[in-house]
Amino acid sequence: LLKDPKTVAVIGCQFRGGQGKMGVEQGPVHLVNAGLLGQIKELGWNVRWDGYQSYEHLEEKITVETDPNIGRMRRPRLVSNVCEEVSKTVEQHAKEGQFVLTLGGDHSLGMATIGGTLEVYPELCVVWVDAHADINTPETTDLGWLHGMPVSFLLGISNVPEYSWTKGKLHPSRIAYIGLRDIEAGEKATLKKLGIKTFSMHHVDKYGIGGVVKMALDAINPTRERPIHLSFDIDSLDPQFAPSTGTPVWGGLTFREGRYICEAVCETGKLIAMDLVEVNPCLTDPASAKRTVAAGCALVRAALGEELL
Ligand code: 4U7
Ligand code: MN
Ligand code: MN
Ligand code: MN
Repeated sequence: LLKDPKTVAVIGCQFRGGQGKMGVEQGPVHLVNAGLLGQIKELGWNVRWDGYQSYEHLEEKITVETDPNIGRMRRPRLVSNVCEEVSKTVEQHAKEGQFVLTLGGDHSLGMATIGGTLEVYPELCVVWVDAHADINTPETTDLGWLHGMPVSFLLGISNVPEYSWTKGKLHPSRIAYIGLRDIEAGEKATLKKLGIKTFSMHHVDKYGIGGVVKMALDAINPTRERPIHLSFDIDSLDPQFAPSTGTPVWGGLTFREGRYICEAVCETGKLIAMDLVEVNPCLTDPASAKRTVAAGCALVRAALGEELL
């Protein structure tokens, strides 16, 4: 499936502009300093480290005067500009046949990463692992932060001229969520209207994580022929396993359940890209940050084929 099946391109996206808290831009630095790239190499991959992509120069200049809200969207041009650039980078690596691993950064990047892989793999399906559905539109968003909206741009249900590059090519039947537990009313209505496959924590309790992953893949990838993009928000894990994140929600996935998702998606042999986002090592004490980063590294290793036995 991958033309260059032994190479992972790793993009360290130090972007925080899609949400309001300092520190999520440090996620990639902490993951890399924890040894992630070496761990990936030990699994037999060539690592093409793309370096830290910093957007401070863009962010510094942004004020409500230079980047006024569009509807309720905050810093809309900044997020659009950064995501368009990231999208091209992801597309380029995917075109070269590499596995694309994007380390965030906030989850607004999801519109960039999946936007990029969709250009190369039109048959793509998406497994979105998150406490949240990130499907708000400029009309339904309450807080206005773009990290709660990327899916709406991928689906083309948010129509904002400044975001015309997003194209909206993802069909609603090609995305499944796992881990949901904090969805706003407007988002619920959208999910229902579009008939999107959603597996909340209720379903994880009811069917077990093995059953949920199977049902999710059966829905979006019935013959397992489609390429898969895994977008993993660390806040899908319960805060006891991943406390250092901007919008923690109790009652989440255990570390094992999160890792199982990565293992099972990897086992399909169709995984072509992964995002690991919303690791914010600056929000807690160092030990909690370390635990969160270690969990993130283990999730990536599982997605890249690390076996327990
Ligand atoms: B994340 C939220 F209001 N729905 O839109 C919103 F609850 O990428 C949360 O999943 C968004 O971490 C969370 O702001 C975004 C909120
Ligand atoms: Mn590159
Ligand atoms: Mn998210
Ligand atoms: Mn989330």
